[in-house]
Amino acid sequence: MSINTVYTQPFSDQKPGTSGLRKQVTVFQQFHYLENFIQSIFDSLDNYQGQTLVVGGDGRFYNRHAIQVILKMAAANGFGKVLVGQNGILSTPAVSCVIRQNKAYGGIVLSASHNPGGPDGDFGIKYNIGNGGPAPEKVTEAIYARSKEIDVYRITEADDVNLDQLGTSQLGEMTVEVIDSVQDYAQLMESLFDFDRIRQLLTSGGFSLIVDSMHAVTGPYAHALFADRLGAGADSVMNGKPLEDFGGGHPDPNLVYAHELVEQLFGDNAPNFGAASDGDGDRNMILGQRFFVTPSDSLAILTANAKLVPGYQNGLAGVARSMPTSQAVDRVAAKLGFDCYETPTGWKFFGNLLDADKATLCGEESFGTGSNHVREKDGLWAVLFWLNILAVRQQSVESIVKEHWQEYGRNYYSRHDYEAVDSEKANTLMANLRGKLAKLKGQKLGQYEVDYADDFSYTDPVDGSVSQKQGVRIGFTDGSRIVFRLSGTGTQGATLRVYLESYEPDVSKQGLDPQDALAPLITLADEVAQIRTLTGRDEPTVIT
Ligand code: VG1
Ligand code: CO
Repeated sequence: MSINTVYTQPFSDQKPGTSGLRKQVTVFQQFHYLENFIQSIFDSLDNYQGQTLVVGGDGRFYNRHAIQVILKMAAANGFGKVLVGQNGILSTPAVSCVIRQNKAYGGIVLSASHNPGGPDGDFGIKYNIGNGGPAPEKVTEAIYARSKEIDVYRITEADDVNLDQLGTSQLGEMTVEVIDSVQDYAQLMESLFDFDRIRQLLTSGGFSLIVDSMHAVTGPYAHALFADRLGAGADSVMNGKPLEDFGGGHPDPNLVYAHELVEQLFGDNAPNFGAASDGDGDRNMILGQRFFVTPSDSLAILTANAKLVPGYQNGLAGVARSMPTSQAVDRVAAKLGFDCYETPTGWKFFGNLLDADKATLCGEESFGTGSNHVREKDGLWAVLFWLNILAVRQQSVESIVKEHWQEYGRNYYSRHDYEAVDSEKANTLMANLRGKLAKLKGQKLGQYEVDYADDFSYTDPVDGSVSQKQGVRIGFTDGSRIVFRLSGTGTQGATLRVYLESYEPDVSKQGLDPQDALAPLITLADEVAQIRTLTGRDEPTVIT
């Protein structure tokens, strides 16, 4: 088999965002675009000769093609072995699990997560390091720097590898092993949760659940876990077949995009429990009967109840949340007596805290929750965690959440997204806000007094690395907050995210719709940032 050295020209736009490089499929289809980025990854790594790489994706359009290219390039660049999911399928948490269990050098995840797929949709590539987690910023910056200079890549000339059959084959000197996509991951889940107890709940006849895989990667995982191992029956999984275009849907598990599931949970004869996951399986939405659990609350509740779950029965070392995530979990950590870390948005910032055992559970307001069992957020893990709690407490989702609010107070929370805004206007909005920060402190705005106003900067407590400009925060003396930041995962224009939070300790005032409870802050956010004037939008595209 011969190895070809191909001369190429750099692209200027291969900068990884919050979670890898995400672009429209048509961008990846440009001649040499994919190859340049893969070679830029390899060129940024040391001493991987003869080592193992894990490769898999969420099954979206372009997944199979990209995997064949990566296999041939990995062989040409001297990797010893690649573990690839059958049919090219591995959820993001499963990649993390497989890297860790096999002590692989690293892995490549092919996904644009919750972004739509198909020939007109999005595609993405993310590099994960040996701990199983997303590469930290110093690695992604090195990859980007390399991509701006690259002039050559290496690729093996060979036939495509059969990804449908389990087993090993050779690609030149390199071994390719097609592995079962689900097995390692399902075993890890069995080691963390009380499957017997959950099975009792699900087969008791008094409890029904529906898990929506949104035609994305979690279908086979959900079948293996809920239908096969936990006895919930095949109809407990909806949209369980992964499709290259996710059935034309938008695989983002929130009240807007997972509406099929939401209609069932809020309809007549609603099941007791509902959950959905995103394109690559790292996000989750949790629903009770006619009840929605805010992701920030979910993190707080998992933290407060962790000792009920076998994998966490000895307690937690600490917790971590991204900065825009509500402060509900902070209250639990304070009461239970462990640290709560606040990191920038994106799972890569949790890696060091998990490795150093400073945090055991982590979460983001964007429907992401996870723990030290892998180094990615993990949608089905969160579903199992909830089911384990429900099986032990024998209460409804709603009553567990309401009891939590009674004990800790309620953090009303909402995120308003303005998608596909003109990039220049969005940048102006953020620049104007930054310009106002110094003057805001101590000011009275409506009923609120500004306690602090800054642009979030994070110093990693483990390696001391500093990440600046991670979002504008305005905090008020009563604990309310407004946070503004621009998305780092979108592929068209800019997405402005406005995060709103207020705290309500009084039980008699905890039953409001968050949009009503947060109305004064919503008005204030518009006044301070001039959202409507500058974006030309009357209302957000998506409210979660
Ligand atoms: C969004 C979320 C962030 C999440 C990231 C990746 O990033 O806000 O919390 O970690 O997506 O999630 P941004 O920069 O668009 O706000 V996923 O499920 O795409 O891997
Ligand atoms: Co995702």
